Amino acid sequence: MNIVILTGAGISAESGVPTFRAADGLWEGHRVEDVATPQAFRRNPTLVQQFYDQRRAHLGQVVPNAAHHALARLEAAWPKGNGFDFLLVTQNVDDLHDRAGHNHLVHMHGELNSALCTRCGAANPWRRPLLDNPPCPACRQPGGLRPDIVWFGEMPYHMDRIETALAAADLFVSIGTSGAVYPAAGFVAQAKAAGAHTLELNLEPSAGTPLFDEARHGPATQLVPAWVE
Ligand code: BV8
Repeated sequence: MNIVILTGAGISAESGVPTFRAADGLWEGHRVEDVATPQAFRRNPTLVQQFYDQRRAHLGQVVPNAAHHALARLEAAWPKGNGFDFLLVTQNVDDLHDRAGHNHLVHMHGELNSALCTRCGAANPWRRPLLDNPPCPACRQPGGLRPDIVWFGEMPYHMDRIETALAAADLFVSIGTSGAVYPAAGFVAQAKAAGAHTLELNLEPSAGTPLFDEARHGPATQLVPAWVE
């Protein structure tokens, strides 16, 4: 019995982490698509570094919620091996799933708590601001660190592992995502093609809802623990 779970910003909303497309989907007047691109970083590195420095600092004020903890309990209880496997794929760049406790977790869009060196390619655990151009811990060169975030137009991380898991999935559960961003929005179709049962747990119908065998709507902190139990 192989399960693949995909989460999006909606699972962290009740922890106080803003979603992308709530209200008008703007951040200080900027569309995410305008600040989360390599072009934006080249054009205005200060704006982009500030965008991520602020979100990284905010992690210190939020904690995992009942939905994060329920998924951690599910992974701990899920058998591994002999036809059983568990993979949690998150689009989120916050560390709330990590803090809830997981071993089978991948961040396909990168992480706020990591800094990527454009000089040597190293990804470094990182919690401080990047705005003041600190040296890379790996190569010691200054001025090369960027947020270790997958921007629009960049290739998401862990795609081989994700596609392999989707091809073998018996159950695919999507939690708290609008189904607006690819390739994540295409995972339900890939799981379905592999014969998986597909379930959506989301506050309201999403762009992908028609593709799911089953959809339940409500807040993640109610839907996810109820589903896990
Ligand atoms: C790539 C990091 C190619 C940044 C992010 C057409 C087809 C295929 C692709 C494209 C296409 N057109 C354009 C593209 C490319 C593009 C794309 O999909 N654009 C969209 C806008 C159309 N995709 C890419 O560029 C991707 N890369 O395609 O590479 C390639 C191939 C080869 C070689 C090189 C390149 C990269 C996409 C990654 C972008 N980075 N994040 C950052 O975080 O700052 S995406 C960003 O949006 C976040 O990661 C977020 O996870 C993601 C999706 O948003 P959601 O998580 O779903 O959040 P959202 O606010 O939208 O929705 C929240 C949901 O929760 C809602 O449904 C709401 O109802 C629900 N909710 C709210 N509260 C609750 C709740 N649910 C439960 N309980 C609650 N309390």
